[in-house]
Amino acid sequence: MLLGRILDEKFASLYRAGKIHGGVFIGRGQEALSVAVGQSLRKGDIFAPLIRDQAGRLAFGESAVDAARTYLGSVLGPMRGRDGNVHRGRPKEGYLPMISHLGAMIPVVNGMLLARRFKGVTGVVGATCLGEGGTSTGAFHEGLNQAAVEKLPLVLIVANNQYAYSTPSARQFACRSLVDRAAGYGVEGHSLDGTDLTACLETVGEAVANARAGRGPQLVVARLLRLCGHGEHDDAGYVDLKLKQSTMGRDCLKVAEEYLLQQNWVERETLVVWRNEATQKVEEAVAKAQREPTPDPYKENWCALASRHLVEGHGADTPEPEDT
Ligand SMILES: Cc1ncc(C[n+]2csc(CCOP(=O)(O)OP(=O)(O)O)c2C)c(N)n1
Repeated sequence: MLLGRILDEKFASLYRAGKIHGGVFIGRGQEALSVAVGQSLRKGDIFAPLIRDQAGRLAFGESAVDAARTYLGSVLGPMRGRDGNVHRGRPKEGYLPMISHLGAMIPVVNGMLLARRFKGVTGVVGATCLGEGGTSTGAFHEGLNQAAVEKLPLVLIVANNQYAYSTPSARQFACRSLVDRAAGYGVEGHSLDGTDLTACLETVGEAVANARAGRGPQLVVARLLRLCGHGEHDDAGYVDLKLKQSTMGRDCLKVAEEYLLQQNWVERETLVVWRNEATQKVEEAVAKAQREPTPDPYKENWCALASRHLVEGHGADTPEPEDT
């Protein structure tokens, strides 16, 4: 959680310094939920993160340097310096590169889960994250319905951060709570306080365990507030002050740190040490990525239409695919 926050903050400062091309999207305020997803999954599972999931990506096994390489366009990055920011992953390891079309990863995860079923692979879970704005798309409804009918081990995590970009929830959906939609599809629903790490670990952990045990798709809806803009280009000036001052506006990282202190599990000085260690790790990762070359268009095998290398292997340090 801490590493995700500091890595995000570093990307935001590089963006403001003009060192990053394209957008920067961070997860401030959503790290507890995100990390709980990455933490609850295990090797062999599928994870399709969203733009605010740096913490979950790290918890699922992404290295800080892979994230830095993508943002900084290093040819050694998982997307070989050809795709930026959050559109990165390692599909062979079950870690999917997201696309920006809201809800689009749900049918992709369903497809991967079906493929595993056809191959006789059992005990696998596929998780994907969504904002409440994404729950209005056809892909969400079709994907959840398909997963319900097929009883797929899909865990669909919705971060209801109160705004779909700048559209408030009241203009986004008319049902009392998004979790009520679970009943409409015949799947189990869970709602929770997304600012509370303990609640996130318990509820997401339970949903993942249910899916793994064959109880079909699980819809998890977390209440929280996005403590940043939609992207670093957005100052989030539209966010209601009352919401900011409510419990939903709590910083999940501070809540988690206070909990650790209250339980006497750590000293305040330990928190400072952790922060320093995470900062050093981030600085090293970014410095490494900054020293690395960007792609040379004359040497690149562009794979414009096929992306076999994504499945077979990654980065310029892996052999070129034979066909394009
Ligand atoms: C299918 C689709 N429709 C519209 C958009 C344009 N769009 C990009 S972000 C966004 C709002 C997203 O809201 P939410 O999912 O709640 O995420 P938030 O930024 O609030 O965390 C929209 C409508 C898109 N990317 N995909």
